[in-house]
Amino acid sequence: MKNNNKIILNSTSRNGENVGEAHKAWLRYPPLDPNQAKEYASWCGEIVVIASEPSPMIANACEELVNGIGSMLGTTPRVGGSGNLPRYLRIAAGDLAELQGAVETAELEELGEEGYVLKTVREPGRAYIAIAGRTDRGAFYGAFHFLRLMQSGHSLDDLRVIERPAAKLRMINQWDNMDGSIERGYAGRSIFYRKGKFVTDRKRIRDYARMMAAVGLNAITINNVNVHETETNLITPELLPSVAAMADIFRDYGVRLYLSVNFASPISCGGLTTADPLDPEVRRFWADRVADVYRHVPDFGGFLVKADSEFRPGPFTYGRDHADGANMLAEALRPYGGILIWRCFVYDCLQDWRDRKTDRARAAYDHFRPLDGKFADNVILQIKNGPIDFQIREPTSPLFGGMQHTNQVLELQITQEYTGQQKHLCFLVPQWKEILDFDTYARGEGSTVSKAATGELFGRQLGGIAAVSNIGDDLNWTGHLLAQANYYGYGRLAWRPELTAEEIADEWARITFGHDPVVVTTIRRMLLDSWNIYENYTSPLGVGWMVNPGHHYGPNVDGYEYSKWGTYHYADCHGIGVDRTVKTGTGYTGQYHDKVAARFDAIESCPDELLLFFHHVPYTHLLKSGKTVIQHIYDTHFEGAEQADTQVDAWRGLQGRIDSDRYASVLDRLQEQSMHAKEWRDVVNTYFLRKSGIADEQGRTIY
Ligand code: GCW
Repeated sequence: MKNNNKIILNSTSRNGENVGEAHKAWLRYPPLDPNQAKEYASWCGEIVVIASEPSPMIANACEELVNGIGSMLGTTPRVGGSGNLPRYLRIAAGDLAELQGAVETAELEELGEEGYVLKTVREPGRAYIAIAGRTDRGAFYGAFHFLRLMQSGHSLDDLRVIERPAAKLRMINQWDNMDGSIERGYAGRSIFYRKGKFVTDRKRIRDYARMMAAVGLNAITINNVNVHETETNLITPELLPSVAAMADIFRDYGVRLYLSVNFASPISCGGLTTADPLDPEVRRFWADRVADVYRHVPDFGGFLVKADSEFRPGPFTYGRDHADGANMLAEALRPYGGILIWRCFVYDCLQDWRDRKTDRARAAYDHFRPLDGKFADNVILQIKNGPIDFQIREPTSPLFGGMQHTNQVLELQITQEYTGQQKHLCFLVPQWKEILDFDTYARGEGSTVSKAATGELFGRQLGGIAAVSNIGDDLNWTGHLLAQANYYGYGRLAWRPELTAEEIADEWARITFGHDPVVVTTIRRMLLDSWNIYENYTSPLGVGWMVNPGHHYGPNVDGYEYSKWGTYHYADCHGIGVDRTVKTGTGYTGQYHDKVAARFDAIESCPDELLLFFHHVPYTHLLKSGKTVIQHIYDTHFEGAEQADTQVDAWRGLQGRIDSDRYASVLDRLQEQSMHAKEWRDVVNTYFLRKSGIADEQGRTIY
């Protein structure tokens, strides 16, 4: 496959400002159609700034408005006038009184710290559009929303938008290592590090901070949760000045910096012989390090910890539990208002495949549920969406709804580790929507994961969403250009979980490719179909895995079947699937609230798409769709591979309608996908034909 980068590099330069359209992502601001531009221009001649004090975020909001408007309309607004034009923009932050003109008191209440109002205000002889927040941050987000409205062709004549984010913490986890690699990164090297050091040219990082801000993200960890040797030192005097420089960049875009830390730091960089959370010297070590961190970064967010997970050190070594570990670190952070985020991705990764009792899916709940209520109030548990590991299809983790007395955030994976590694198109927003809308029944009907994660369901102050980033130093950020939609969609959902996948796909397509209806309709369709297509030709009915071990790309049905990782499908000549029921299986279904447990536990009510996650059934088992399991496997794999071809055809229809660089780079990836989908089809179908001995009803070629 041709390198995506090279295609773009040919026509553009990385050193100058012009690094190609793909690099601008959702901040392209292409020129608008002249009629539309004329209407907008009447509002955009002048920006009046009303803010109690000068702030970098307001300055950045103005800069974004000036650049965005200039680029879309061809005329640059004047900043800092006093509203002498008959129409103008007014960006206002801070003092409540200054907002009263634009906003009613009742509306103000709704804004909170990050919300904003966009409103067309008409007064005798003049009119203005208010972009107003109670804080500079609110106004800043309002400016991006305003630009988004212009980019999507929205009328400005009668605006009345009031928004505030659903989730307080809207976080990105970079899995970047200081050697420049990115764990599960599919878009080049790290934009933060090179050869053990921070990069010196920080423009790229600033661009990234802007992109995050534009979709309302407000927190970032800049190093991998697997904290290796060099990164362990990020909390030491040697590296803290560089950490502070990063925090400076992100701060001006409203993004707070966090670090992933190594639980064994007291040993690795503190000269101690133990990391026991109850040891006074260990506690002193952390208190000292935290004090030092805050000396360098006064608004530092806190730590993220992966402990006792996949060979990372943790409290178990000292006979302590996760609450002991998390609370110790939380205590060190508390004096500064810092937060400790502790991951629940804890399971036995040295399992014996012969052992049918141990069930990896149970592990997180079994470890953490008994500790509910024992965590300090500045601890947040970070829970992966599913009980296993970011598969194409999994049920939602029972910890949502299970942990009622503990702060929590939902962890999603934007990087496509198991979903095509940004070589395949897989728009994950529809999957995330299902997760967010999943009803846990923890407090009766309507107890969605979205409400549990934001804290609303259990009346908790802290909460939100975190996601593993999919960006790297590829010029288009995400390798596959269309994978930008996943990042964008994540940010939009973290802000407003009730947005639909259709709305997000449409919005992203317009912002990224303009308003040609053929382009918008085609890309929207391609995105919305893609999750289903990928699922069709990969692992069926929720059973997961079936990938090559280690790198996780490409089909290998038994790749993880006899391994230590706890990821089995148990296919034999009669049937397939994992019995996780209460009566005859591992009992995992019992971790859900009754109503949900009952639905998954009974074969009759278990949804088809999760059947093999919860049940071991014969190949001849009849699905609700009316097909047998084996015929479903054959049909979906033939269909999925065909659909992958259809995606190529659809894209070809856009030739000449979008610029050739972006056209070519996406086509390249789609072609790779269509070839690879056939490999998936044939490997999976052949495996099951040989195992089951049952022929395809339609007699198609299986090897
Ligand atoms: O999905 C698995 C990945 C690991 C990752 C781990 C985790 C950062 O294969 O690469 O490590 O999850 O989430 O901690």
